[in-house]
Amino acid sequence: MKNHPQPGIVPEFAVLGHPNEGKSSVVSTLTEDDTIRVSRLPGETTRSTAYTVKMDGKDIIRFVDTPGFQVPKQTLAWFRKFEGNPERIADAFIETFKDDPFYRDDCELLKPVTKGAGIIYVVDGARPVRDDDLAEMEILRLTGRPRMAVINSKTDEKDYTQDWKNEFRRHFNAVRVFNSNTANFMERIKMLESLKAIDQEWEQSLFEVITAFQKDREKRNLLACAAICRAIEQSLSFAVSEPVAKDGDPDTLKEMLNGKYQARIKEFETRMFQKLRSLFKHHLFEYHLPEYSVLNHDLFSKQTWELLGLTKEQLMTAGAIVGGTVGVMIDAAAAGHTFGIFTAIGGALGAGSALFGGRKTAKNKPGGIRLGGDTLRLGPARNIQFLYILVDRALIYYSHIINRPHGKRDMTERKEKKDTPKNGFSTEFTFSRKMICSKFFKTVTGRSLIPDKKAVAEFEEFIKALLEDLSGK
Ligand SMILES: Nc1nc2c(ncn2[C@@H]2O[C@H](COP(=O)(O)OP(=O)(O)O)[C@@H](O)[C@H]2O)c(=O)[nH]1
Ligand SMILES: [Mg+2]
Repeated sequence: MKNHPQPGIVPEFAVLGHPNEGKSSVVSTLTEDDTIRVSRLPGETTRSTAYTVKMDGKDIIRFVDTPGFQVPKQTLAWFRKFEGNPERIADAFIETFKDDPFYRDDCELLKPVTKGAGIIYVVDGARPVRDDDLAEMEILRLTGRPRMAVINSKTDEKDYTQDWKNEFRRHFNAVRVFNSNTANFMERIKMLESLKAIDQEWEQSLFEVITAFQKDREKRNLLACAAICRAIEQSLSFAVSEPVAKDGDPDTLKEMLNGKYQARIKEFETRMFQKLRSLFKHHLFEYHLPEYSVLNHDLFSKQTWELLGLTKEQLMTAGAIVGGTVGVMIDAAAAGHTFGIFTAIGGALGAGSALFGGRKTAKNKPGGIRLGGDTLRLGPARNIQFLYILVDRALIYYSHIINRPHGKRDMTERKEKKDTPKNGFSTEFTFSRKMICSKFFKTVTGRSLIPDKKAVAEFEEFIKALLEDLSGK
């Protein structure tokens, strides 16, 4: 058996246990690799496979996924009778049984252990301890390698955590409850912290691993922040315009512009969401939002705006909802100077607001306006509520992404869960935070008299702080 890893050598841990306990899920969550096969059927993993976490092109840590023990009692019986050098017990076992199909999986899973890997033993805490488990624990103890037990409960219907802990005490250097289907970044860090404790020799290299994980998280948060701020800025400042033909129908044109405007803004958001997904390495599986998520509603739908905290009054006074859609801002400018259509349509609506939708105007056709030579323009955004909606949606998406472990493969979520504080995050912003948003809004929509250079930087700092809060720093 090899000695402990030298400084500069990548720490390696073999994830062992009974079939179907969640070993592959644990490896997947720890390595943020959603390509690892997780299966309902026991015995799907037949080879030991190492998964390396890389950061900036450098190997940081390795976890080896292994098949489950097949015949622990027989394997233990052999281990007990072994009389050679105890440090070489696993090597001797593999040497003896490498060609025996009966011991195939047990040989395969012990291979990484003979190469110097530490042991992470995974059990499902929702079931009671059985004889086979005791045999497995004893085999692992006899290997003499540093080892930690992990309780990964697959359901919370029954909880045998305490029984497992009692058994583990005699066999392991550390015990940790770690759920591969719910663990977030902080829990992964805590897991690495516990691994430090199983052998002093690993303290330094695991300290470096933890630092690398944290730096990587900061970097991802910075990139996430940039993507979010960019998308919000694009959305708020976005405008579409179209010249009005002499005999053109302003309502048709307005609807067309409205469609274009909304489609583009949704695109900015979708692209930003994709960026967040790839930053947090959720690429391979289509990312489904849980059923309860407010993000399942269209960005421009009444539900979204209501759920994210606009009061009925705000919606009403803005005159914003028409036909279930939140209307956007229509502005009209004739080549070079603003006049006419907007004022006329706005006046006809009686809302006195820049926010309105289609149906109402259809009923109130502006009479007697000469449309020739005018340009109908939609955007930039006029209502600061739109900024809050965009911020809320970005933060909600970000929280889903960072909290979804890679080992979790089913889409079920607990029904009662909500993905936001009541009415979104923005309704809880303090006055000074709202001021930052307001300055940013005025600046990017070209509405501030003196453009404030600091406004964008301050807004970015503010978003960065929000992301850090959410990622549990
Ligand atoms: N609900 C839930 N299911 C889990 C958890 N861990 C594993 N599973 C499921 O249990 C099954 C076996 O998991 P897998 O990781 O392939 O087990 P392995 O055979 O030990 O590698 C799969 O269907 C997983 O989705 C968990 O923490 N919660
Ligand atoms: Mg497996």
